[in-house]
Amino acid sequence: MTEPATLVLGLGLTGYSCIRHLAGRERLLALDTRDAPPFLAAVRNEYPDVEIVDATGWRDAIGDVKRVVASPGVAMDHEVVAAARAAEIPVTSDIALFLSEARRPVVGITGTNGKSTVATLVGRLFAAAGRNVGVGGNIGTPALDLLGEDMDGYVLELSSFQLERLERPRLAVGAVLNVSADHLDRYPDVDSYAAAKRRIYDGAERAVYNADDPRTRPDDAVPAIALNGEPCWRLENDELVMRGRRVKAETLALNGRHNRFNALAAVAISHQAGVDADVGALAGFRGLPHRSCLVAEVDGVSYVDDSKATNVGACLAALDGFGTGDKNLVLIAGGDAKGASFETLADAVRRHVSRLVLIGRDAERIDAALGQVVTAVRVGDMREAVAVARDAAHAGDTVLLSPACASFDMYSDFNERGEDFAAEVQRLGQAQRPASGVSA
Ligand code: UMA
Ligand code: ADP
Repeated sequence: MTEPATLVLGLGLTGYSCIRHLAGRERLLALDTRDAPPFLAAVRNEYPDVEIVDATGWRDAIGDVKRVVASPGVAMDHEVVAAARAAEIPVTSDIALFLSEARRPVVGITGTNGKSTVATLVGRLFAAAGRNVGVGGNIGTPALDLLGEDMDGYVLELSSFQLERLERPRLAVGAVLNVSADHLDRYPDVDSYAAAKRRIYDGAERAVYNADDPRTRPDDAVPAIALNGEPCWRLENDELVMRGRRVKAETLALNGRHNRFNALAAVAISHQAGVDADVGALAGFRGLPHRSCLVAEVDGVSYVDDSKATNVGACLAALDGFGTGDKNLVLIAGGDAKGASFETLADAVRRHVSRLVLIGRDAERIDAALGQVVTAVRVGDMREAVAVARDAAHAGDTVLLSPACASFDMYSDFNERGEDFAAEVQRLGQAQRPASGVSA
């Protein structure tokens, strides 16, 4: 009789990490519906015992399957997942496998925006306190790659896709930073998306949430810090109040209210995890690439790469961070809208944006929503976008790439989009300042 197999669904970063983790322990099948799955060749070369099934072959193989490990990019209503569930085959995930094997406390961070920044800041605070901590998950390093004997703890950035398939994560600390409309191509409405995010609190020992955003609130059973909801943990004018102690925001290299909030959240999360490192450990951090980074100044115009703004909420934070209220911004936006609507940008665009330059698949949709409040120009690619933006900008203005959309219609990811923008800005030929992580 053939040994029952685990079916790894998806051969991206996650699926490949699952195969590396499970190979040699059990029989493995793998399936990816894409024409060119990123790690198919690597799996074939390195793990010849893994049986690759195709988009039709899985129907014959499913009788042999004892569990499915579904990658986050695969929706839970995918036909393979649906067939497995109908046959009462357990469907699990890399994060569930990780949590079942992690022997040290795990901190989980989610939210629509700021996850990667806060996970990085928490990692820095842990490191400053002498803890050997692994930072991974949605930020890029698959969770299973973090497992190790000598670790003191783990910090996971968790997406709604990763959380929706966890039963009861039982984290040491769970945090939801904020919730605004995103991924509406995967969820029927914002409430379902928010509910997926709040799964991070299920069984958590402690929590951190954002009192300004009711959708982030855990139920009362979890001991929680309510950021901006209690006197000891809040932003006040130009100060961060943390454990009741005041720190001037200017001690952080990260500027902008959203980044001050991120720093506050990171300190609170670390505190909940029992680590009270000096906030000075964050002072030198200038931000992650493609999040509100100054790329160059050309002819007195600043060019800012905020390619990671893949939803309306992140774009709003950038408009508020860089806008001065006198239409000093030329905004380059567009891409894959993921079902979003753009009307909520109208006020900020009216106040701050003199010209809207639209790229990508959903340019028409954004034009329909915002074309009434600002002159919008649709262009074919990033080169044209930067050229049109340069012509529209005056000395003192900022050209802001903050697309409010995912990049997959034109690029492999937001990094590639940001790099394309930076390359086109450099091509303008008069860059006077090298790239640095200056934030809004
Ligand atoms: N796909 C198929 N067929 C398949 C499998 C995947 O079409 O059989 C598609 C998916 O719909 C998706 C793409 O392939 O569009 C990638 O999916 P994947 O599950 O293979 O992704 P991974 O390469 O494993 O990367 C995932 C996260 N990606 C997603 O959730 C889409 C990465 O987050 C994460 O860094 C990585 O695991 C390691 O944990 C990226 C992301 O875009 C940054 N996340 C979304 C976001 O932040 O908004 C949630
Ligand atoms: P995530 O991992 O959740 O995508 P990042 O830290 O990578 O978060 O930032 C993504 C985008 O959101 C960037 O454009 C950044 O400027 C913006 N951003 C970061 N923190 C916040 C916040 N707390 N609120 C709103 N926008 C934010």
